[in-house]
Amino acid sequence: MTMLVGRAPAPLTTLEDLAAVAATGDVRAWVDAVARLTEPDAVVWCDGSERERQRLVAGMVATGTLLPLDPELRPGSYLARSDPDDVARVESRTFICPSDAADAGPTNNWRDPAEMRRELRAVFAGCMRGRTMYVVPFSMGPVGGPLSALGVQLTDSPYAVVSMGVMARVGSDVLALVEAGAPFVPAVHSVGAPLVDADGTRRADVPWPCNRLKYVVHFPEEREIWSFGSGYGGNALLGKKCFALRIASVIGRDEGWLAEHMLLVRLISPEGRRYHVAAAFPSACGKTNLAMLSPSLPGWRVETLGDDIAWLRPGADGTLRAINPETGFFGVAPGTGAATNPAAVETVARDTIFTNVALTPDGDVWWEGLTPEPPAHLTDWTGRPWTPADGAAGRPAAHPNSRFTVRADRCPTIADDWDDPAGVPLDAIVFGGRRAADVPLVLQAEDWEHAVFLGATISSERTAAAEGTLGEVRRDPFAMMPFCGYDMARHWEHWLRVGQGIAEDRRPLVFGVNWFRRDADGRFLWPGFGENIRVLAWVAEQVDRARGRRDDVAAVRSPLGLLPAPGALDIDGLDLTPGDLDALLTVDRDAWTAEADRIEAFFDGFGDRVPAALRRRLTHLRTELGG
Ligand code: GTP
Ligand code: SPV
Ligand code: MN
Repeated sequence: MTMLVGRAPAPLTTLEDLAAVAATGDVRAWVDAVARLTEPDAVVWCDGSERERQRLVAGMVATGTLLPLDPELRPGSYLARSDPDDVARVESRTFICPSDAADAGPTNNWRDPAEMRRELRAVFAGCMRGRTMYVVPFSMGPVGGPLSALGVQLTDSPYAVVSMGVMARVGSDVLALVEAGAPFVPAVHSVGAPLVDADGTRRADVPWPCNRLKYVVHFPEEREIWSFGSGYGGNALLGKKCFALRIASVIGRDEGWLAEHMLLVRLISPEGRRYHVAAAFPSACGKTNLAMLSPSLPGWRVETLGDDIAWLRPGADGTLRAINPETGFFGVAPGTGAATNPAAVETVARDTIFTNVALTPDGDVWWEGLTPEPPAHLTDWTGRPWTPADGAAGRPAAHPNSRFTVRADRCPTIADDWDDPAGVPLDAIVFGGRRAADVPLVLQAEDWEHAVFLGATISSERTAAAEGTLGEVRRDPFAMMPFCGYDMARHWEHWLRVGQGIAEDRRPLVFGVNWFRRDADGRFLWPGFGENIRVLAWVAEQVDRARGRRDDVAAVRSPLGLLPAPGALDIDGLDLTPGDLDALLTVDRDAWTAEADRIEAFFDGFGDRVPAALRRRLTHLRTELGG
């Protein structure tokens, strides 16, 4: 760590000037210019070392940002309680600012870049007064890897620095590459809570500084990120959603690859055959759980490669290769328990930062679903006393979007080669959402155009991962609605192009799944979690059939695509009535005719940019439905 303190006042630059400095690749000049704008007390260049991490953690314990948990029960672990108004991504304040609004597309918030830069300059001016600005050089993907990319985050949040150190490769080796001229994405973050007013009055800090006014802004043409006012997750850890999805999706569009909101796993069959699967589900719809699945079927194994983001690139060997650009998990806590996700429970046994979960009287953490019964007394995520009566009254002890931050290599199911810079060749891609009705448990796309149609029409009930009304069904194409840095219809076109560039015998098969069907009483029809292996086993068999390793038939046609043939899904030992299974795999023609209308209305929102292949597929669906 090096420090520079006491800089001479200099005239404020415009954000255009700052972008120009960043574009020269002179990282020191850019850091200086941002410091002149934001006026921190000190600038610290982070080296990613363990000593540095410990120093930052000690500082946050002193300010009350981190509460140490009992070292016997949860070694090396801490609880952070956020401001109650800073608990999730803020999609309404997330902006994509290319010069032409059409390039952001109808589903992103667009603002004129010059106007946005003026606005940002005003809020960032002096916003780090009284604080330290950290310089965090990071690599998404193994440092120097062929599929990797670099960024530098400037932030006044030590919580963001330590979290970035878990989620990405931070260190002097990255800075050395940047200083040697490697391109990097400049990313500026401030919690927006200066400790010194313009008139010099100093105020005391709070455990979770933030600002009611928030901005999460992307300039895709300059590949630049500015985030203000929030310290939470995707708003503040800029390597994650801002870079590895929004900016990377734009880079991928231009360079012929894909940045996707996907988990990545290796399935190993009882015969020892390996299958690599990527799956896109919207936020809080089961990626982490599928990534760490403990198979209920004997002989099957799942190795974890990634749980949230995958970069997919056609490889020299003709396959579509995938890497997980991250190094950690920022996972949803509620619902994570020994019965649902034992691997995650083991992963967070130590060296974990928990945010917005509940605290037990003996200094451990708890959240809904960790154990079947809640403890008799807790401190809830807001710091108030809590008893099960509060839970019964609808006040959960942990915030629904409470999370754990932990290194990927702490996961007992992590693959030995999870950080191989060359990635893995994909055999299957799975799209899914959270739908109580109509969408079957599993189906297979008939061809690549159908595959892209499945991705483009994912719909899901809203979860707590972002602000908004819970439960409302919305379209979430490719699970990328909040994360695509350009026009979503162009993203579909890009998917068509990338897939068509891969020979059919190497192209991943594509499936749709829905673990979340409910019966009339609101109970889940499908047991989910470790039992999802039954669906993945069918996926793996279908891969074998497509690659000529089997010649039996285990699928039947339906208006929506291929469904498992009767008996093809191993449901031995499951507590499923024939009626349940029927409900999970039957296509309700009336419901789907209405769904087709909704898809058409959704497509219409993109005007003539919807690829003809997707319009054709919709017409095909209507024909199959017999209307
Ligand atoms: P992000 O990190 O927000 O991108 O979410 P994610 O897609 O990784 O979601 P995650 O796996 O954390 O799951 C979110 C919630 O869904 C948790 O409360 C899980 O317990 C629940 N869930 C996951 N898989 C299943 C399943 O198969 N069945 C049911 N019923 N619930 C599930
Ligand atoms: C999501 O919301 O999809 C997440 C959490 O994975 S965040 O990093 O906050 O985006
Ligand atoms: Mn996510």
